[in-house]
Amino acid sequence: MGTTSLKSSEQTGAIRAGKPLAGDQIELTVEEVLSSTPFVDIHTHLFSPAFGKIGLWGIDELLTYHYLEAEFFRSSDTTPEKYWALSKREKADAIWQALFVENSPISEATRGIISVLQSFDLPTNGSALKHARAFFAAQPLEPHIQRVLQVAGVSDVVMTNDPIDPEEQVAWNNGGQKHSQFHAVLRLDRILWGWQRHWQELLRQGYAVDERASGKSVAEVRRFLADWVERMRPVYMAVSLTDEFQFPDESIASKILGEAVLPSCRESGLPMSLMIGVRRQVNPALRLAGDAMGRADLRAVEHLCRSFPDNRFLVSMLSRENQHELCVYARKFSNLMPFGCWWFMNNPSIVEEITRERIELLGTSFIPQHSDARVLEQLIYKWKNTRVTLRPILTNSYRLLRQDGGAVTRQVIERDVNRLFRGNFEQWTGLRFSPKAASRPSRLSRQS
Ligand code: FIX
Ligand code: ZN
Repeated sequence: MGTTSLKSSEQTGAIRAGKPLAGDQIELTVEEVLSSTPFVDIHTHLFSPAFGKIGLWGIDELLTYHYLEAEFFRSSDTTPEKYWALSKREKADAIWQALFVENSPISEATRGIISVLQSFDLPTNGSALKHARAFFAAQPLEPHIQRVLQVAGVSDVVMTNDPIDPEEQVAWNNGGQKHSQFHAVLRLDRILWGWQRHWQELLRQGYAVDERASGKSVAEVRRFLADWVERMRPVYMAVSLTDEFQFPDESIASKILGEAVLPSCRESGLPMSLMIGVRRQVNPALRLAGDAMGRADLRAVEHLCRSFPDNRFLVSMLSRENQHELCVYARKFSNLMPFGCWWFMNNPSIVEEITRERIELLGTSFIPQHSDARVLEQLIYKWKNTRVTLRPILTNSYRLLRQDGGAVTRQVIERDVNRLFRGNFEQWTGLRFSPKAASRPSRLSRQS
């Protein structure tokens, strides 16, 4: 995992001794520690093999990622209608031609594809698609998953699981999933803000709810959540919310969140993840690529943290303008954990800005990143970019600490990187994720 170029044996010896590092030894050590620490990826749209074909991997899925589709429609005169009528392979061919042959793949998402091909020693020039298809077609899934996790430097992947998704229900109703490195999350978008369209699915599953979420509905939603917690063993509950999200207000979403979801989280010891700021389907013709973002009113988060002090909140904001406020609120509420540079924030220049600000305001008490990977191999470039972006930021922080007279040792850096990419999430979930592949996470005893 990760190689370094600055190594000399004396330097390595000195560094390992735990002696305070000299200024020019800090960057080498930061690079080594970042590349040797396996990360926990706390939010993805990946699925373990038990979910069959909804788990996406391989070159055609990589090329038809909605980030690339959005860029394709800017560099091609193919209309969305024409594009959606194509087969998966034809879509991938069209995107490869427009973004990798007729134009330079210098955007974050297109560069990512080149990085993945390179990581498998595959050609990256015009004829790469043919070779890539042959390569991925020859990969048995589980060994391929292990290789991708190893190259990406990730020990555990947290999925996004929708209890009312018919394709997922097939797996959950047939024993669920037992993969030790894939962890479930109870995603509640369609129950919280999609109630009007989806309440009947809860009725169909045997819960006495009604359209206005009145009467027994709240108690029945709690029973629904308790049953799915039992079935999924999720590591947290989650919802994405628009830039117009308010709490409290008169909406059914507010009612179910405050009266059913947050009490269920407390009861099952689970954090609640709020991903706030999406403007859904501003251009429906682009389907998944049709969502945008907006600045949200963070007073909703203020009210939630203050009104529910026994709930732990994982919060990620989609708008750049909300990032500083989120840091400040995290200084006010110890039940608030900022995480990730979500979606349109996940670009090196913005990750750098957000991460510097978070270190200055929160030290190491935040979770810097998640991948949001929808296709397995995306883990490789998204985490490579994160390590490359974090290295100079952490190096600079330690150099400043050393200049101010603080002792910086390898152990200090190992402790901090572990906290940022494992420890904070473990503390929030009460779980210890084993860096080794084989074992399921163990429950942390409260004081450890
Ligand atoms: O709501 C979410 O979890 C978002 O991450 C997704 O809906 C989005 O489509 C995405 O893939 C962002 O990276
Ligand atoms: Zn996501």
